[in-house]
Amino acid sequence: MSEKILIIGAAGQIGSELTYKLRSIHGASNVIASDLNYNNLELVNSGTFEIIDAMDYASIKICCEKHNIDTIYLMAAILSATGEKFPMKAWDLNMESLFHVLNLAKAKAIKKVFWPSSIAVFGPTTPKENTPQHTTMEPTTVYGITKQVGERWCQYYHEKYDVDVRSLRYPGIISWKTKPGGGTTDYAVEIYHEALKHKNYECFLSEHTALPMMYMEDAIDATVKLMSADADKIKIRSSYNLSGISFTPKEVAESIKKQIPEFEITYNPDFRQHIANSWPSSIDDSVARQDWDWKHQFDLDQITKDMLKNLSNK
Ligand code: AKB
Repeated sequence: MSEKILIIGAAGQIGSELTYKLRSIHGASNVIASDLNYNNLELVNSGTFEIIDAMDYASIKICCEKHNIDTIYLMAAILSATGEKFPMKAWDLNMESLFHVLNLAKAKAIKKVFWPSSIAVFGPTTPKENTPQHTTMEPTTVYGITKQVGERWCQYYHEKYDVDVRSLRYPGIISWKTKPGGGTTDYAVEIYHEALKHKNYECFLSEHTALPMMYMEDAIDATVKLMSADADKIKIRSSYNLSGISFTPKEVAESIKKQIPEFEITYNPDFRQHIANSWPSSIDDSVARQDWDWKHQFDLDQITKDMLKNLSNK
């Protein structure tokens, strides 16, 4: 029997591409997409879609019973920049939705959970370069606090209640299909849209702000690998460090200039600079590489070529 999957927050940047990938692996009828509304029409029309508010336990439970769900991917979250504007909303959504899903797994109503964490779990006291898997974590954003606390709960539910929960600390994710919303790393997607539309971009981070980043293909590949690995290979039940590349706004602008020579970037840092300053500039993901054979593929110039090609054809 095929695995039956529910994706909560499927209309978002990562959720949408994860839905398409999981449908290609498990079959469209085995992957139920859900979100708050029908706004992402391409996604809604590509298979079964349910309206689910991630904060509503009853609607998640009813959907699991209706479709005999084994596995939930909980992709709904308020990200770092929006979280600073609406701290209590971010806390409520990010924590309540996680408890709903963990409690369904604890009650054995579902078998497996994927929950994304983030580099936002780290803070200004964390070693900035090659941040190790186990290190000081004193996040200074609400989003980072929810992710760090969430990681603790994931490990707790695994140890106390034998819940098969798996997680990755995603870096900034670059993609062309669905735009990100409310993050500090969003500039690395906006810049490609603006390069094609206006040949210039005003960046909200300063030119030398290096952050860990990754192309969507790599992020999806890592997620699928983690979720299909044998349970005894998953030694970390909080969340795995995950690394692709690291770059600054200046470096991505130079990469774009190789394709669009007239492209210009200017810098006007806002409150998101403060968030970026508190995060690592590169991540050591050797534990993920060792435990379940993870390896990224895309470097910055490959990302730039693929982004510009796909956005021009959109
Ligand atoms: C954000 O910028 O908030 C997210 C993240 C790094 O988790 N993209």
